[in-house]
Amino acid sequence: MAEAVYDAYREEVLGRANVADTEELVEFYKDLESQHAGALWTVANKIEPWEPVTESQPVLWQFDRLREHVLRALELVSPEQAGRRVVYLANPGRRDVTAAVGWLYTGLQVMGPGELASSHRHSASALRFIMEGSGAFTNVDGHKMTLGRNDFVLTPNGTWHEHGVAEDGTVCIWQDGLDIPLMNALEANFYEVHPDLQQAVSFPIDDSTATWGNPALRPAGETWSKRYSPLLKYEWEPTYEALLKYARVTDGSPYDGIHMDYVNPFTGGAPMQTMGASMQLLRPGEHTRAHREVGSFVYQCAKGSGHSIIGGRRFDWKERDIFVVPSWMWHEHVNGSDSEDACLFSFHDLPTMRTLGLYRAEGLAENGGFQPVIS
Ligand code: 1HN
Repeated sequence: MAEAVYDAYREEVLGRANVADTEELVEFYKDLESQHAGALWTVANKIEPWEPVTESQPVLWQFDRLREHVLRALELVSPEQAGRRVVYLANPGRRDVTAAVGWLYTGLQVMGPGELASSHRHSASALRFIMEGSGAFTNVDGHKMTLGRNDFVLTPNGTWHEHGVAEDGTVCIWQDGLDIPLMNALEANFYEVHPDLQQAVSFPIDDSTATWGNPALRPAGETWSKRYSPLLKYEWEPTYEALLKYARVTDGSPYDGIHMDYVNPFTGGAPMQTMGASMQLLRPGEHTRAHREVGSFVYQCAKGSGHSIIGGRRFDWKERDIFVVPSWMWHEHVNGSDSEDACLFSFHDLPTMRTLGLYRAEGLAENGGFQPVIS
C-alpha cells in the first residue's frame, strides 16, 4: 500500500480525525480563532503523531573545517566580552531553539593561555569533552580540576563554574553540551553571575576524581545526597582501559559494540538528572546493526575513523568530528579501519526519557538489521 493511501486508511479506519472542510466549518474555525480557541480535530493528528516525529536533521560537523573558525573567535572576542567564547552547532531544523538535536545544545569553546571565564550558575546542566590543548582547568563549586584530552567533565545544574587555561598552557578547545533548549522549553531557566566573578578553590585540586573515580571502590563512610554525581571528572585513560578490558570478555552490543555509560559512582545511575553520556568502542571492521531509541544523541569521535548511517544517510567521521542522531531515527555505526579500534563519545537525554517513563528502543528487523543507504 502506498504511504499516502495507508495514512488515509489509518485515519479513516482507526478513528483518527478526518473532517473535510465545509464553508460552515471554516467559518466556525475562524470564530474559534477569534476567541483564542480551536477545534481539536484540525490539529489532533499533528499533535498526536503515531510515533515521535523529529524536526532535527542528522548532521555531521567536520572539526577540520570548524577549527579555523573557532580559532578566529579567539582573535575576535575576549571571554570578558563574550562571557563564554563558543561557536555553537546549529541543527538546520532546530535553529529557533539553538539546539544541535532535539532539546540538546552543543558548542566548541576555546580559551588561550592565561585566560579566565568568570563564574556563573544556571538551571541548565552542562558537560564538557576535552578536545585539544594543555593547561585547561575548570572549577565546579570549589572543586578545581585539570582537563586533559578526552576527559569528560560535569557541571551539574545549580553549580558555580568557571574555566581557564594556565599561563604556561596552550590554546585549548573543548565541546560543551547543555540541556539549555530543554530548560527553556520547560520555562524553567535561571542564570546568575557569581558575586565575586571568581570563586574560591575550596578543595584539593582534582579531589573529586581522587575520591570517587576509583574503579569499584567507594570511600568508606562517605555519603552523598545531591541529585548529581560526586565524581565530576572522568579521565580518558581509565575509560579506554575499561573498554579494552570489557572487550576481552564480551561480544558487545549488536547495536553499539563495546558500550559503557559514565555513571554516578554513588548510585550506579545517570551522572546528572537530565543528561547522560557514554563511550563506545567499535572493533576493527565492526559494523553494528541499526536500532532506534526515544532520545537525542550528540556524538564525538574520540579515536579512529568510520561512518554512521543515520536515517538512511551515510556520514563519514574521524577524530573530533561531531554528529547527531535525532530521536527515533535508525542508526548504525561502522569502524572503517581493519586494524585500529574507533571510539565514539556521546551524550544524550536518556535520563530525562527514563525518568518520565518514555524510553523505548527497537532493532531493525528487515534487511538483516542494516538500513538501505539512500545517500
Ligand atoms: C555555559 O555556561 C558554558 O559555562 C558554555 O562554559 C556554554 C551555553 C549556553 C548557556 C550557558 C560554560 C553555554 C553556557
